[in-house]
Order: sequence, then C-alpha cells, then structure tokens
Amino acid sequence: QSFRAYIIPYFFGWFLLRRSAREMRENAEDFLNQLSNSEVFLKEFVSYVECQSKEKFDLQEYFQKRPRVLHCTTKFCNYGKDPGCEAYAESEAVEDSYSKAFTLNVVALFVTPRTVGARVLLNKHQEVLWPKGQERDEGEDSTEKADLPFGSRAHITLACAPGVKAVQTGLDLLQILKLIEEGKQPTFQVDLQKGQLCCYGEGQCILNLTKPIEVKTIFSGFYP
Ligand code: 2AM
Repeated sequence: QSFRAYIIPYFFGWFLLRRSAREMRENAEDFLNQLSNSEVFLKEFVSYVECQSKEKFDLQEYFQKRPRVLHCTTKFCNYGKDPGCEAYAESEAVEDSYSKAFTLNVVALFVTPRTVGARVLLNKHQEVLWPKGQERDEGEDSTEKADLPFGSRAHITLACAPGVKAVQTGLDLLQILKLIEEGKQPTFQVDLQKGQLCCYGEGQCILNLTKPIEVKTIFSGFYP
C-alpha cells in the first residue's frame, strides 16, 4: 500500500478573496433585481418554475440557497472517491499553483429555473488546472456530438433553487453554450445595465457583460 502524505480535499478550486466575493454577490443581487423588473423575462421564467403563487413570485426569494464561500471548482474529488483525483492532486500544475493567487475573468452571468451562475473565461495559465472531460455532453446520443471547447464549463455558482445541487450550475451553463453553438437564435433579448440578456427558451438566459469582471482568487483545496 502506497503512503500518501496529504488528504485529498472535497474539491479543488479558485476561492474568491473577500472583496471580490462581496463584489460578485453585489453583481448577482443586481442581476436578479434587474431581471425582476423585466416583464418579458418574468413572464416566461415563471412558467418554468415550481411555486405556489405565480402572481407573487419573487426571484430573490426563489434563489435563496447561496454558497457560503464563492469559488470556481476545478476538480470535484469527494475526498478521493471521484475518479482521477489522485492524479490531479499529484499533478505538477496543482503542486505549482497550490495557495497561489489568480485573477479570474467573469465574462457573463446566467440564470435558469434551477441556478444562477457567473461564466469564467480561463486564460492559458488557468487552463493547466482545468481537468479533462468536464465539457462532455452527457445527453442520450452523446457519442455523435462533439464536446464544447475545453474550459467552457468554468463558472462560479451564485445561487440555486430549492432542492437543486450546486453541480447543476455547470451543466446549465453547458446547455446554454450548446444551444448557442448549434446556432439557436435567442427567443427574446433584454437590454440590461451591464449588457444584453439573451434568452434561449425554457427560462435559460445569459447576460454577456460588456465589461468583464475581474475577481481575485486563491487556488486551494476545500475541506468542510
Ligand atoms: P459548482 O462547482 O457548480 O458550484 C461542492 O459540492 C462543489 O463541487 C460545488 O461547488 C459543486 O458545484 C462542485 N461539484 C459537486 N459535484 C460535482 C461534480 N460531479 N462535478 C463537478 N463539480 C461538482
């Protein structure tokens, strides 16, 4: 039996520093407030959510479940139970980057009836920490479909609907990006303060920011 001198974390990722986390939360709040003021958005969105009273639907209340520590997951390990964790943990990229500072670029905010997230565009220094296979299409006929570009799934979960697990945020982002890649045109668009919101049906919308948001982070492991 080989001896390992470290414990594999629950997950690896970039963790937002306090000031960046505060800015990101303010941006998320602002995003939801603006969506709440858009009749065209709400009208469609409400028809895809489960709530008691559609008339009294409140977006901020609906998305109450928010992560305590904002982060961009690179590798989910479940303390070593997930495949490929040991190789990832021992990789040169992880060893070199552990506890180092990174500035991530948030290029879009997105919302679906399940999750709210921020899309992160990785640069080449950050891509070395991104595991392979995260962009795999897990749909029925996935063998025939090409994966989305490497790193497409990178995101920060900002909020989830009741009963929805955080892992859903990345899958929701992939689904939106897939629709865009397939050439689907938005069913409607809304001009918001920070850019144009493009909606692709079933309450899935993405706001491409005219000015990306830079967030300061530390790459580390998370051990709750
Ligand atoms: P997230 O990255 O979309 O927020 C702890 O659960 C963290 O690991 C969360 O941040 C969560 O989602 C992420 N996570 C959980 N299960 C995962 C999986 N199977 N693949 C990738 N990330 C996962």
